[in-house]
Parts: sequence; C-alpha cells; structure tokens
Amino acid sequence: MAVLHTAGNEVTLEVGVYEELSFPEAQEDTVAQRASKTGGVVSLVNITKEPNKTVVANNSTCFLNWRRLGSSCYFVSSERRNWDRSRQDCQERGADLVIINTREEQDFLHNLTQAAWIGMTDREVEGRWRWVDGTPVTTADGLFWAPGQPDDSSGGEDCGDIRTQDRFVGLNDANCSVYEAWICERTTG
Ligand SMILES: [Ca+2]
Ligand SMILES: [Ca+2]
Ligand SMILES: [Ca+2]
Repeated sequence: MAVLHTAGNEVTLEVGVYEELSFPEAQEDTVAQRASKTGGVVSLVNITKEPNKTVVANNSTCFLNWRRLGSSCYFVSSERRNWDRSRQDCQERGADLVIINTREEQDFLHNLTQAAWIGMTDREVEGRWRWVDGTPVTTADGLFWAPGQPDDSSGGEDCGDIRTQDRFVGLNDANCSVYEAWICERTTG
C-alpha cells in the first residue's frame, strides 16, 4: 500500500504494510471528527505503517521531460522562437535560458541539440558577452566558441546560441530575431 501526503511543495510517499489499529479515542470520534484530524481522509485514521519507508519528492527532482546534470534540470524546446520569446518561455517555467558554467555542462548540451538559444547576450555593450545573471562569459571556465565566433555577422548578432553542426561546434552569436529552439535551466536545491 502507498499513501501520498502533500504539504506545501513537498510530496511524501509512504510505502509499507498498513493494518487496523484499535485505539480507544478513535473509536469515540465521529466520522467528521476523524476527517478533521486527518485532513479529510477518513480511511487513513485507523491505520499504522509497518515497516516504515518514506520516499520524498521535493525541489531536487526534475520535472517530467526535463534532463538532469548535477544540480540542474534542462528543458529543450521542440518549438522555435526568437531569443526574447524563448527566454520568456523559460521564465514562465520557473527557469531561465541556460547559463553554461563548465565545460562539462557545455558538452552535455552539445548532446541535446544542434542549435538552440542559451542565456547569453552582448546587447548592452557590443562584444562584452554576459550571461542572463550578469556574470561575464569567459573561456577561462573551459567553454569554447564555434570557429570564428563571435563574429557579430552583418553587424547584428547580439544573442547567444549553442551549435553542433558538422564542424561548427561551440558557442555562437546570432541575430536575436532568428527563430531557434531554446534550452531552459532550472537549478535545484
Ligand atoms: Ca548552468
Ligand atoms: Ca554582438
Ligand atoms: Ca555568429
């Protein structure tokens, strides 16, 4: 038997063998009193659990269809949008466009997509790339740009994407209005 309890954001799944208990005060309760004691679940009032085993699903769990690496969860869109609409979608999911912190994370993302928006832009100052949390984009973290990038091609590439297309592999700058897939990242506690 399994019993699901919810309290705030936490969901607790209790798995075990349940059996009838005979404790006097419960027998004196009316159905309504029992319901108030058990949050409305009358059928649980006279049970105990043995052996006890608890599985807790909380914020450290990724949503269905999100991928996990370390303490982060990643969503890869199936649709295509411009950079701003992509970011908006991530924020509506309680996340943001992905911030790539390590070479391991970049390699992980290369395996998820051929081309997708990520959370970096040089809109504020041309050529000064920053992640959406304000930190600078730096190859000192082991990250790498695709060959010849960023090139601000045609004077208008201020949004970042990640590419895995033939030998064009790495970070790239693209025109923010182009429609691409996108990757959201949600860090977990
Ligand atoms: Ca990250
Ligand atoms: Ca640029
Ligand atoms: Ca470019």
